[in-house]
Amino acid sequence: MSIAYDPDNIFAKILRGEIPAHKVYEDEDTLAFMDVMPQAEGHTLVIPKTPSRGFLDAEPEVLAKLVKVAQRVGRAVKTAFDADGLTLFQYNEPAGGQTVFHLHMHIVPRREGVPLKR
Ligand code: DGP
Repeated sequence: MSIAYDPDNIFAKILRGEIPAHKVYEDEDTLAFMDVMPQAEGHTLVIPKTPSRGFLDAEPEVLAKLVKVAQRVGRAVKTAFDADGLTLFQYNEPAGGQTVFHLHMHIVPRREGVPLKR
């Protein structure tokens, strides 16, 4: 059984403009902003504006748009941070490593030989 979406999660507050974020991309469906606990320089998060808790409860159309924007943002971030590569990841539920319960994709620029910070 799926768990209800909590509209008071931190990313919902960012979407409503209740707390600040360093935004790098926005369109009618999607927002991208810098992660406050970056695992590497340029660590960016991409989120849908629809209230999805995670990957499993999101509508396919929402996931499709999220991936499309993640590619666009990923290309820009890789160029902006002169990265050698990119790591994308997405956690689901506490057991899966999720801490903020609004669907998000991590985009982390990578440099040759440099491990992630955590
Ligand atoms: P996850 O474990 O996938 O749920 O990662 C949540 C990420 O969100 C984590 O990398 C830190 C980031 N984060 C938490 N709170 C805030 C916040 O208030 N602002 C921003 N920009 N990022 C946040």
